[in-house]
Amino acid sequence: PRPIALKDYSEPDFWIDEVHLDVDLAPETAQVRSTLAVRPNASRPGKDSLRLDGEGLELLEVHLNGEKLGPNRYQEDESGLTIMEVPAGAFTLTTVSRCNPAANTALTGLYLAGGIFCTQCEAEGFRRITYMLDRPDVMAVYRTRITAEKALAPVLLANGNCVESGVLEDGRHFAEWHDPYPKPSYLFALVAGDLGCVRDAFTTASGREVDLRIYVEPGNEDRCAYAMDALKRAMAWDEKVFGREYDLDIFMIVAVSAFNMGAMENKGLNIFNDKYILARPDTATDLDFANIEAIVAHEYFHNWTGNRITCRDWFQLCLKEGLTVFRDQEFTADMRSRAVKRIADVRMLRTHQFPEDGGPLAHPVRPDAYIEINNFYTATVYEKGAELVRMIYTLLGAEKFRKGMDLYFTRHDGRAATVEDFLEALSDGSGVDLSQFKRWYHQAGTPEVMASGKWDGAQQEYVLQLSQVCPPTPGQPHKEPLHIPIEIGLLGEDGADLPLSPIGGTAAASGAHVISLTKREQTFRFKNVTAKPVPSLLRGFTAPVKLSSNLGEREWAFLMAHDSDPFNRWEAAQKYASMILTGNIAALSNGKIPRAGTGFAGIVRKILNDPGLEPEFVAQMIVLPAEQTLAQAIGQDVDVEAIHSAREAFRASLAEQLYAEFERAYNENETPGTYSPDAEAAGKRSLRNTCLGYMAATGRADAIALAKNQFDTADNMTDSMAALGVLAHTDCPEREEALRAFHDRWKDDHLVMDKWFALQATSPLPGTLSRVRELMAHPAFSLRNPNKVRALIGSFATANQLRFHESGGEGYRFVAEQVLALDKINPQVAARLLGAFKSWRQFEPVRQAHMRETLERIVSQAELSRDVYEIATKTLG
Ligand code: BAL
Ligand code: ZN
Repeated sequence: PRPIALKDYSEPDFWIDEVHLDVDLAPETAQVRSTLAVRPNASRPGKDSLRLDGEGLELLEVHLNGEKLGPNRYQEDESGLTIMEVPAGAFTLTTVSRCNPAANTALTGLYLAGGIFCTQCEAEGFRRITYMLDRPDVMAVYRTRITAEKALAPVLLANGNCVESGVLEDGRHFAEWHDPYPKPSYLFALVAGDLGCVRDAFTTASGREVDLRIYVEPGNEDRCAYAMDALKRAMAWDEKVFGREYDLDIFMIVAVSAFNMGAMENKGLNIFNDKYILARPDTATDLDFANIEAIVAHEYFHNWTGNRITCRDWFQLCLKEGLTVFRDQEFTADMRSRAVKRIADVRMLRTHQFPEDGGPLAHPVRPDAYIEINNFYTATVYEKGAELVRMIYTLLGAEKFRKGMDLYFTRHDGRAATVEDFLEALSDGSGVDLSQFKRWYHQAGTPEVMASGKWDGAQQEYVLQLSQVCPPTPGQPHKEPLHIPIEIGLLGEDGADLPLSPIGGTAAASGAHVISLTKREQTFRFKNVTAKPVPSLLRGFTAPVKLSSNLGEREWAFLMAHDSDPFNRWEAAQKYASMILTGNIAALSNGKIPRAGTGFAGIVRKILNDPGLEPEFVAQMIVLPAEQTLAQAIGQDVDVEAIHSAREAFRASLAEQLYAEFERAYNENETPGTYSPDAEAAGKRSLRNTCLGYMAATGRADAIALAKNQFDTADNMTDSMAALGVLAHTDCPEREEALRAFHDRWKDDHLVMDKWFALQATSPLPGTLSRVRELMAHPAFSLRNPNKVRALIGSFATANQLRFHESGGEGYRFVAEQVLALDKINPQVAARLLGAFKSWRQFEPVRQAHMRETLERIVSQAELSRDVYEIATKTLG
């Protein structure tokens, strides 16, 4: 397959202003009559043939301006349809074609799963429904008429407002929908099936009454309340914070159980993976509730950042995704704890994006070439993309950022825009120059910032030297210096912040002390510093960089105990723990005795005893860096067994030193009474369950009994899963009994069964791979359902470092087997699973050799999808 390059972008030869679809649905044949209002693009004159995208369609008829065309006037091939000798002016083109929803296992285009007809058109699924200029810069007004047997599909939905519906002969019925806002084809949606509905309403700031509906499989209506509540809060928040109102009379969400993505922002008709809608205290964890809130908001926010202003081409994906992730992060920060949200987002960035950016799949936030666009819905485009918007926000400050955003909305509403358009609007609106900043969008790799601070007692100055380098990434051997905003603070002897008086330079717009590192090396000076301070650098993680400094364990301990910036306080705890752990990992490999970390334990004790700290923050502070994080910190010749053993031993050691404190915090953070998913109650459960995990790490019988008791008596899924997690990851007699009890209670609930699959797949116990294989035969498992694949195989491959990387390579071979099987069913899901191999070069030589061999075997297969081919070949490098 040939890559598609950004530099080759050109406007289409024709525009399509209107699309009328008449869709007649049956499980095995959906007949689509599509009438397109086509006009030539004046800037590309003289084209006499029209090329439309189309895949997997059976073409029945073609009409031009109402006249049926003979087969000599058009040509079909596997990727589309060419109409020859089209008129010089505007014309209408009608095609009649068929597709087969029941046979569509790729879940892109129109498919039938769980009895529901459903579409997924982003990025290029519309061409699997009908012939179209299936590209985001072609924006049309859609009218969609759906006809189906009423008994099969009593509910018929599409984008916009329902303008007509009625009953037909032979038990059939129809509904016609009209969406007045021009949109690209990727935002088209259609749903039909037997669905229950939960309704509510929202009045916008300007008084528009919006009918809100969530459609679910009948029987799930009692699991929609939280999603609906989140939707209303998101609508109000976008009005208040970004001045954005909703623009149709109806907003619908449909939850389906077979979906490739988390959710999809189709205009007025969001379609969700039901995992991110359905929640009841007994079936969903606190994390599920938080994810539902964030994703409902994210998809809603796309209405302005993505739908009203869309992307000119798929290279601009970050324009809508990075910006919308930033918006949903801010929403969550306002709804919950800002500090905790920042920690969670950075954790996520480091776990998923940093390895991507440092490995063979590294690509810029705005990629310049792709083979399969579905492979670019990545942590880099989404999460790093959001970090870039956050840096702009930091550099501009809230007020100027809002001015820039307002200008962006005014200038580009109703159009397909580019990253350049966005940066220009932000810069024009704020008066801040972003020309150097733009490099962040096309330069891949995680920059490394080195900091070295020195106190000059004679001058009473603090001198901070900063330098930056960005390592080479595929296709980008040399990098230019970036504009990196770095918020800093200086702590005095008592741990309090010192007033900062920079010499030269400018204070940041936000009022915080943000300095701009723009050169490869720069020195920053601060005056009136009367005693040697401890610097707190990159507060709030103001830039997605790897920071190294000349701080030692003593300073990290001091910052962990005192930093007023909660993010950096957490960061210091992670650094401190990481220093101890990497030392212990080396000690274990060399037969030396690991450290007990009494100093670290002492600060944890104080934190656990500090009533002024919010429980969720405390929980974050005391969780040790994950095994993958430690692997990244080590960087090469990674030995997963040493990491696992050292981390488990340190956990046990901390638990022995602090058993009484953990027990007390466990008891004090009970949340009696009716379950509430709010952040405060969730924070208490989080801390309590973190303490339970520590206590169980000692292996003491009373701790295991406590976990078992919690499992037996829990009245909510958070506490039940936390206790089951402890038992499932411990080699104890209670393990099988608890897993069985959980299974028997929830075997008919597909979302809860996913948790049961994932828990077993992430167990560090030796039999895990065989258990995963066995579970593939469980009636609730199916390779055709992406959630099942992600829960069982995905969790094993990406969240079980120890067992995926078994030294004999059996974990790799197992996952490769599943990738190849899945590639025939659903290439997008297959390619994503293959991403588990992306950091293969960081492991020790034996594992590297196994992974290389596995990847080579995949590449050698005939008939790979573009999706898997691209990931496999790039991963091998
Ligand atoms: N546009 C794909 C799903 C999402 O990012 O919202
Ligand atoms: Zn999105």
